[in-house]
Amino acid sequence: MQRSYSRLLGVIGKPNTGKSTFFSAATLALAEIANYPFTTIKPNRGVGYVRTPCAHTDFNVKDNPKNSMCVSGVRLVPVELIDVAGLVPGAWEGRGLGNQFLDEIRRADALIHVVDASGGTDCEGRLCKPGEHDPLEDVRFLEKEITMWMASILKKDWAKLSRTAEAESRDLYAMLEERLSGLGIKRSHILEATKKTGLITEKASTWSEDDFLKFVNTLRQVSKPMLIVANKIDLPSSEANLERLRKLDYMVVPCCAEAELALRRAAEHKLIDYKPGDSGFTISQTERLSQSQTNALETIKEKILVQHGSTGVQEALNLAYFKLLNMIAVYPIEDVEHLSDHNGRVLPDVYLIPNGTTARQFAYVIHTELGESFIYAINARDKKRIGEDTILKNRDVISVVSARKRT
Ligand SMILES: Nc1nc2c(ncn2[C@@H]2O[C@H](COP(=O)(O)OP(=O)(O)OP(=O)(O)O)[C@@H](O)[C@H]2O)c(=O)[nH]1
Ligand SMILES: [Mg+2]
Repeated sequence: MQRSYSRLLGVIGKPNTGKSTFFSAATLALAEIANYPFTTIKPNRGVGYVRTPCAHTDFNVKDNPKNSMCVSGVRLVPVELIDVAGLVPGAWEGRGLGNQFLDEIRRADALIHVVDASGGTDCEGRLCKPGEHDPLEDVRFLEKEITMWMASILKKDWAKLSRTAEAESRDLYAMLEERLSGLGIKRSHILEATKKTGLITEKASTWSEDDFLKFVNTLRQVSKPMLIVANKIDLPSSEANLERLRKLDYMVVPCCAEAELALRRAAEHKLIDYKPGDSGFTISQTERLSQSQTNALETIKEKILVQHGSTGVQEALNLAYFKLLNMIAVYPIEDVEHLSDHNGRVLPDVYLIPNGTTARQFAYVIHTELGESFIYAINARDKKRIGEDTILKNRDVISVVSARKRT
């Protein structure tokens, strides 16, 4: 038994923006991609990776990764993604694929909103003249849909819930937590949302409709943090929209999901050397590439990688994990001298854990017994002992010393 901090990223947006292309590029899983709305109906779930400089490069050792991969000094750590059907205005009331779509993001801990930055698809995802649709509208509409969906779930018994809490002096937070746990909303989110809105929870039954919506909207922001992927950045009308999107209160990643998919597939077939997130690639087998493939790769290099630094897919996953969810990567080991586990594997695993995790909490992530019988831990970088309350840092390499021998 382990305490797990695994997180799920939801890839969302209106139809036809490139969500499945983004998902396929990130996971190399097959997903249907087409140039019309509602190509995806059933959600696709798959495994992508976040990238972090591998700790082995700091210690001058050769590693033997187990729960992750190490490619030329870069650790790729698996994370789960879900790609869902497109959302159209009014979905919360059941339009389009409506509530079914929304239900699929219940478990998502953070949202990657894929926007068609070129403005070449209307608010329902139908093709229009590039530049004709304003992608900023898509951002506002998506916020509203998710807030209204959450509100509709909570509204059902809000009056009863808030009155009962007041009449019986029951803990409103606990009642809300129970009501909202199915949406992946935790007590900490509810506390943060009430603090941010400044609403008085002891008098929740007197909240106006506006108060209630303000509360739910804030709850959405804290429980489902979101970043914007400005996709189709290869199209000329995207550039100006990117600047406008950047003025919103979100992290915005310029992206060409199509280019990432092409690069990842070429790398998979060993035609090029390319790691997800790299700012360039080298062609390894020129003779196996047709002239048109070589031209396509050159265009990606010039128009996307040189101009934007990367295709944006990997950057979005990394930002979602390390910024939106505020996670860090920590390596558990047993033997501090050799940086290995009990089988002699060097730096086998890396865990993604919330920033603020203590040494003892980390021991619980490795194994419950290790948490229970924790004595102290050793930081392999300076070989110093650390106590149970020491807060771990990104890329720490930690050995836990416990009273019991692990089996
Ligand atoms: N120019 C350009 N087109 C892209 C890019 N990414 C995806 N597309 C195209 O956009 C269209 C829609 O892609 P999908 O990945 O099926 O979009 P979706 O958001 O999953 O669509 P639904 O499942 O219908 O909601 C396809 O024609 C893709 O080839 C990109 O980076 N640039
Ligand atoms: Mg799709």
